[in-house]
Amino acid sequence: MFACAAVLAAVWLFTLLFRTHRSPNFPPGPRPIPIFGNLLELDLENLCLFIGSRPAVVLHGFKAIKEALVNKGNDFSGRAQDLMVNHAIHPIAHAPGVVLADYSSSWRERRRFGLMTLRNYGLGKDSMEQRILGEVNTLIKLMEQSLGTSISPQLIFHSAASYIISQILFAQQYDYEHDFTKFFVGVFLEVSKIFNGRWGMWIHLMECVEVLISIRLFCFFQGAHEKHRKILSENKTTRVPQKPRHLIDCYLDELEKVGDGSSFSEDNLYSLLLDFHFAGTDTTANTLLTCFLYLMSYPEVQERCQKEIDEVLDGKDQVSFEDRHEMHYPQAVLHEVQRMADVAPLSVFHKVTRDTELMGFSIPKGTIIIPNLSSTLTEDGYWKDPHHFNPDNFLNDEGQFIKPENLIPFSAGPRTCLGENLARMELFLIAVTLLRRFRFIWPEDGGTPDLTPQFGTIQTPKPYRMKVQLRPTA
Ligand code: HEM
Ligand SMILES: *[C@@H]1O[C@H](CO)[C@@H](O)[C@H](O)[C@H]1NC(C)=O
Ligand SMILES: CC(=O)N[C@H]1CO[C@H](CO)[C@@H](O)[C@@H]1O
Repeated sequence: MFACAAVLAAVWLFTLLFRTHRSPNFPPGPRPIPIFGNLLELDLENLCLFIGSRPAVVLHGFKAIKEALVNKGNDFSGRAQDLMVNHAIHPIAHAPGVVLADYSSSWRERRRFGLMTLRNYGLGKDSMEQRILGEVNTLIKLMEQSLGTSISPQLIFHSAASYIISQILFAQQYDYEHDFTKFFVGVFLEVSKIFNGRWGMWIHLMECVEVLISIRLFCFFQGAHEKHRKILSENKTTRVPQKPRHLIDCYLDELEKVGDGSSFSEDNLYSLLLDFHFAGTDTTANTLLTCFLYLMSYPEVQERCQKEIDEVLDGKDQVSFEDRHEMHYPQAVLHEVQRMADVAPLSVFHKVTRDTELMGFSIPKGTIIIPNLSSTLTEDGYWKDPHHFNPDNFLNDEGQFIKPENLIPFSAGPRTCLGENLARMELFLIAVTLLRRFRFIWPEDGGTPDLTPQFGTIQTPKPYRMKVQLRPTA
């Protein structure tokens, strides 16, 4: 038994040694080390490298990313199907959802369904906007309970983001204290931990330890999947034409309408739930965490935001998403925060769908594409002040908000984040409402703020504490 395993392992290592061949016209890059590929050199600004034995190309800079993902979107919008995360998810979610599905007509159908469901979600007092504002009230209550003491914001923002997306997915009515929210936030934080940190990045890319990590990931996803399944089985029979229609109900409608041969299946629904729940929680929460970290570290920026928010909202009860057009400075700050947060530094990996070319190099079908979104954030020639936190990067000489096309935290092209509008709405409504009511202060015993994010698939600021005071005008 043991001898057999040893022989198999030896054969496997031996084949890996000879699998890192570079195609003739492949872009230049360093020589890969067997098994590791170029993982030990991820700091280099390479054009080409190997993930274990799989050829990969890093897209560096806005021009290369736009050329590939937008102008040649058809060739560059695939997804690799054999990375660690696929191994972890496949046994649970048998059918692909959106995030990990390869470029195909069934991916397109589900993506379109997702976009439509988000777009059509509720109206008037049931609108997405009102849901988010309702959620900010919960945040306000939590913060009012801890005025003057220092609190850890991490769980609060993760719970808020998880709760908002859960409402859209299955009309979840539970509060933060409920095990349901706690469970999901716990799972998402654990999964992120696996992918985060420099070591986590290597693990993510290394074939030899992938299997072990997959099993751990599998356990977490399995739990989340079970919970989603329970919601569906309880609600399938009691389905009522309530408004707003959440994603599960819209999907079940779709299942009834379409016949066989459609790409909609119950398995797809579970994958879709997992995709949206996960993609919509950690990203938004970490952007909010970065936002408040910077607002506390730059009190003068916080005050200027509050002044402009007070002026624009004047006697109004609550902010609306439309108000953003008049709030030039807060908008500039939120965009600068996204630049600093660099939440998805390497996006989600893409794959080339057919033999193609990019900037004079030929790229064979199947090559993994790593869009280095970080590389656009400090690129020379695009920013007034690339290396500092400075909202002027998003203001013209008249102090009006401008959005340079090269800020792409949501990526670009056919695969661009489909929750962008929801995420922007959450960031704006939550930040503005909280800033209007509270002052956020770095606690005296909190050490010096450390603004460097923890490197990972989804980056997160180092844990910090914050002190909340009521504003005198509020
Ligand atoms: C600040 C918050 C967010 C950031 C920075 C972000 C960023 C990204 C990025 C970089 C991608 C990969 C795009 C690519 O492959 O090129 C992506 C994909 C995706 N995001 Fe987001 N995202 C955020 C919030 C959300 C939210 C709230 C949702 C919830 C609906 C969501 C749902 C998705 C989905 C479903 C995909 C996969 C799209 C596809 O593969 O076709 N995201 N996001
Ligand atoms: C991505 O770009 C950043 C900034 O230029 C660089 O520091 C980082 O090493 C690059 N990452 C990869 C994987 O090439
Ligand atoms: C398990 C579960 O979440 N069931 C939900 C079914 O739908 C109703 C109303 O839409 C919710 O109140 C239940 O919590």
